Amino acid sequence: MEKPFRFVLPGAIVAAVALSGPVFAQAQSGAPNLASTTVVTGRELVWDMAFLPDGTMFFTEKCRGLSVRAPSGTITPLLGMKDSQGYPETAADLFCSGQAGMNGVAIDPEFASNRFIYVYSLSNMTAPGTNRVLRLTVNPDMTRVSNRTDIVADIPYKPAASNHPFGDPGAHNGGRLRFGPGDGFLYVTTGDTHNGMVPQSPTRIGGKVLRIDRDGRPAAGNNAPQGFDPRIFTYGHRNPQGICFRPGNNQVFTAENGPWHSDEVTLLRAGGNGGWDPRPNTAGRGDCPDGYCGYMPNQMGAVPPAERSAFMPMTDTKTYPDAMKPAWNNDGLSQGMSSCTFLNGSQWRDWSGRMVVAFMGIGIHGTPVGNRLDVLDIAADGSSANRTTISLPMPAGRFRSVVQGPDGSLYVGTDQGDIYQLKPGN
Ligand SMILES: [Ca+2]
Repeated sequence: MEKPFRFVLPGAIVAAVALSGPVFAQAQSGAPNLASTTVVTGRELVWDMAFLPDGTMFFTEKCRGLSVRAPSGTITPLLGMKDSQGYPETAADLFCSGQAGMNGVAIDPEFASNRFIYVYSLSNMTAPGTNRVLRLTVNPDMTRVSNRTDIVADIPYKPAASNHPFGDPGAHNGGRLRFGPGDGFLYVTTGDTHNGMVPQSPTRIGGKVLRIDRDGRPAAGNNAPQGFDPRIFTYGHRNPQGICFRPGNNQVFTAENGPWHSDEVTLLRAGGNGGWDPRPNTAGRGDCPDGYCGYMPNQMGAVPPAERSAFMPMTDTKTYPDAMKPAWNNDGLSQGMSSCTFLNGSQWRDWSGRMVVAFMGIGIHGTPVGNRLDVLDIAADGSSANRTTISLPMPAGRFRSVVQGPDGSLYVGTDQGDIYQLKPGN
């Protein structure tokens, strides 16, 4: 439930004002006031951001490529995709298709010595194409990248349209990259690609969270079941686009799109099953269009979300009693949950230690569009959460990426091509 809106101190309230500088929003009880500054604008489909300690920000645009923003605000293009203009170099095999393209970006924890950054991108180097995790070396001037090494080359993508809602190529492509602050391993989220066989498959690495080292080798302790690809940390996912770590204990959570019901935030455990299994002729379901039951029982028509969930659950604990249960399921709705990050620091007041989860918004069959940022107070054991919706100091957009920067602010990237800095104040 949302917290009731109450004024804290009249003196602490700053109404929205027309300034060229930050725009403020009123705070809810126990919450910080937020000031918004647009730090990047006029870009195209911003997908992810990653920060160095000095505030340098790498960011991706899904159909253009990788750029870097210096603390001064200067933006330098680094690596373009096929046909991108204005980059010092382009990679002819990198392309975009639907949800797939250049997605996540992460910085090596030892960047100061090895200069490595990583991007997740769709590539046609092999037919019909796969998602790859590229490791790149950044030069001292932050003007070029070199020494591309594809540390993962076999993440499936969806190459052809199918008979499903949003059935275009590139669907359910995952794509977030984050280093675990506790273990130093790279976590990679992958999507089910509208293929019923993928999420529970022991060898196809879609519908998974992978945990690997900087060379793409499996992390020790992944604990996937016997016969599974050893890079698999968790499986049985639909389309996780968010992964984030709780400060203090490094619990790892995914944020995952639901199928017209139940976006999920889930505490992961090594070797765990997320319980998504859209195979035909499984768990009491019959045949389904193009081998994928994910939108049934009536994939093109209106069905109450709870009925959909009973028929095709995001977490099937009947078939998989040990499945990882979500901490939160967006009140049973699907609204395009995209990304998560934890807030940390006393400037965030009551929100310090809580998760921010971003929504792109999808309005279907009476579900409100719901593009917004929520703050989740998640139980210590990950079994439940309470939600507060942020009063935005900027226009609602298709919020694709959220990251807490090294200055303690929350950065928000949008499909509209903006990156906002949300700075908490008192
Ligand atoms: Ca699940």
